[in-house]
Amino acid sequence: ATRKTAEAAPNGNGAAKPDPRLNDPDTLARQIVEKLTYSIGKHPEAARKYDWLRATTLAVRDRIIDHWFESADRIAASGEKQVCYLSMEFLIGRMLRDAISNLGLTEPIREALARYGVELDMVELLEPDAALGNGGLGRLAACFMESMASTGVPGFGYGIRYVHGFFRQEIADGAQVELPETWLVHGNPWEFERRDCSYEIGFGGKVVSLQEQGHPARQVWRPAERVLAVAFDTPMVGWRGEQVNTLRLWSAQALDPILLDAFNSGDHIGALVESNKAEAITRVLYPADSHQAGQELRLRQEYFFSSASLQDVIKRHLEKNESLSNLADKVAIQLNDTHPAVSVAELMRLLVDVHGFEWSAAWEITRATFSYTNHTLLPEALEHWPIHLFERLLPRQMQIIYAINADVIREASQDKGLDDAKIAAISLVDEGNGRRVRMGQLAFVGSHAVNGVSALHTELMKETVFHHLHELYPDRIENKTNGVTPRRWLMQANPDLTALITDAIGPGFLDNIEKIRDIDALADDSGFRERFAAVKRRNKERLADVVGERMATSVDPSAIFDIQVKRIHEYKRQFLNIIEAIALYDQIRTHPEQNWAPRVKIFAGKAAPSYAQAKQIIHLANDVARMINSDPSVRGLLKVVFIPNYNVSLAEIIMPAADLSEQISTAGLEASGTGNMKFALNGALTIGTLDGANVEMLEHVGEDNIFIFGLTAEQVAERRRETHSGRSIIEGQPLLREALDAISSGVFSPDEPSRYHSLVSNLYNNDWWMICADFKAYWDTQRRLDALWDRPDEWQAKAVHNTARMGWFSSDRSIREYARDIWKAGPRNGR
Ligand code: B1N
Repeated sequence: ATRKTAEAAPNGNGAAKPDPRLNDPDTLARQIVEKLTYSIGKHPEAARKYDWLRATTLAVRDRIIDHWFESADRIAASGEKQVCYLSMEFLIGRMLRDAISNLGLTEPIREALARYGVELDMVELLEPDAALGNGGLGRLAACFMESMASTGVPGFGYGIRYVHGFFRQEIADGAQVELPETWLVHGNPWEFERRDCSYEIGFGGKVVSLQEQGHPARQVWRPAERVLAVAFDTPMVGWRGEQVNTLRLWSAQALDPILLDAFNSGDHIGALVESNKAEAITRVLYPADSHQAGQELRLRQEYFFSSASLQDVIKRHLEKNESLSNLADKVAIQLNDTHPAVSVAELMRLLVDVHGFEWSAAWEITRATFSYTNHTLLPEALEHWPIHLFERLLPRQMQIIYAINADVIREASQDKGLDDAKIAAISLVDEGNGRRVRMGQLAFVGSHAVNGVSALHTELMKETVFHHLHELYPDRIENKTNGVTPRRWLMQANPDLTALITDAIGPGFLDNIEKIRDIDALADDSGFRERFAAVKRRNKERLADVVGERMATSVDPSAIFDIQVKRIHEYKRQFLNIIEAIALYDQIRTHPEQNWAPRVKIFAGKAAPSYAQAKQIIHLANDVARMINSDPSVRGLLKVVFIPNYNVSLAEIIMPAADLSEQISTAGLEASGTGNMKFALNGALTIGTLDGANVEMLEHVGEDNIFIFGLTAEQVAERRRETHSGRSIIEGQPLLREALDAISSGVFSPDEPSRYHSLVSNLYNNDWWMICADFKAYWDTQRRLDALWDRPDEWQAKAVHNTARMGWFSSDRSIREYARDIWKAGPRNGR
């Protein structure tokens, strides 16, 4: 059902639809002061800056609520299909600026606050980041929520309300230190607790078989433990405020907040044990990106939010429908990686055990409802749970998984004639490693569509992890290349560039980002290039200020800002970048007469607390920075900076300030990347491998405008078959060898000379990530970039082409593809 709401149509003149009643600074000022007075209890003269943040947020929130109700009513009336996005992570960051901007209230609110001597920018900076995610996967979920609202897809996000999000990172003596993050300490004005929307979630216990007269036996789960999942709703505002969707996050609570008997008999601690155990489920986000945590609490988290979300989906469905048999016509449920994959078994349980469906009918509904996105092929990230743990925690779901598996295996052997080896490969139970449940296989067979997140990644899925399942179900895997929301990552993060583009081609690109292509021709216009460069310069100054404030180091905005920011992981190869910095350091000192392009190498990112190698890389980056930055012989030519505590808010400052974006993962390993898209959209040139979405970026921006180097995924696989050693390459390349010798011998760690010995010696024996194999190509490509920096007109023209040609990488495009091909839902006509 598609419909068009006349009053919601974009007016296309660049400003949000004026609502004379509401959007003037007078009204807004009055409403903010009203919040200050009656909700916060402060007189404007006595208000502190946090009070202004809260008052502004509450005033904005009121507007959102109006739109929220309208959206809900409209969707309910139309009976449209809803999309439920199940994700363990939503890495949202700050919300105020996004909301104000999407509502078109930025300038009037700025003016309203200015009347009280308050700066909007200052207020926005006070908001804590909602850091309920690790990296790309969680940020993608946040971009998708925003894009669903902006493209008119009725979306419902389901996740976990972690009390502590992703840890705060400090660097002490060069090493990462993890500190708890406390985003909720001052309360969260964006969320609404829904006590009336809560569900019981069971764990453990046993399954009993009930035989009622004249009926087949029915299995009923009798859990030993129960906790309550309570909903907290946050409105997600789309562009121009036309649609507001809901993000529903679950918080765990004990059914009995306190065991009074225990308390009264003097056991004050024991009285709270249940409460603590329940609340532990949603206390903290696991900080392991692309690595399976493997702990019981993690499985509890996964089941907890899956079950709560499904119970909610079912309850909401039955409010408007007679039965669940048409569930798949009314909801599409997207599994964001395998973290919610237990949902497949849980929906079967709810349909069969609770709602009395026949197995085969339930299976049809389940498969028609679910679809699954895979985000990584890294073996260490593929979730598989020990059978004994699964069985103990979720006995009924385990039975169901066995039954699903039996069906799949029957189909594979009887109907399709697969041999035993292939059947072992597709089985939901891995019989090899001490018997484990394979969550990827479960998600795959329980879904009607399975997608990868870039063209290359999707092809590799078919060849590797899902090779045999793909053979069995050849139409199931498809590609949906990731995207990023241009609202947050261009319009809000880079207002100067947005203004420049609006000035040049009009505001049409605000509503349809692919129109940004109209600036492509302006790459030849020297006046435009100059203004484009001036914007970049101001953004670099802004980043330089942040670096100055946070680290008491100065960086020169006239140097190349060469930036690699992302999670620290071996396959992402920050190490390769550091080695290149050291080789460059060496070469500048040996050949000071050469015309070196001045560079600032900027790093930021967090390592999983238990990932020793990644932590070493952070330490090395900081050690190298200290050494290089204190050497006067390269001053003005090379600087290395590691900015602590990379998060969404810092990314919003970094992305617009980059000249060069480092996307240098070993080919075949980065599923997509999304930072690569944010950088290029903001006019950075990319130096990168043919990996993930870089491959498609090359197709869009053209080979003259991106700097590709290194082995392809195929060549990596081939080389790994031949050798793992890096020795002969190191020995044949003095630049590489000397850089490695310096690291290994303690040049950068005089306080502990052996600190990096094994990091380096390892490369000789096992160049698994192709650091040695790709070094020369990387070095040569960097030198081509040095030369290009000397031709600023050319560099700027390429930068303009990047911005102009990145519109396709909008998450609006991704969402429209999901909606059309997988969900068969929304967007409304004319969007
Ligand atoms: O998902 C992003 C991609 O752009 C990245 O290439 C990919 O690495 C990232 C376990 C993950 N894959 N897997 C994870 C996160 C948390 C966790 O507990 C795995 N993250 C990615 C978006 O598609």
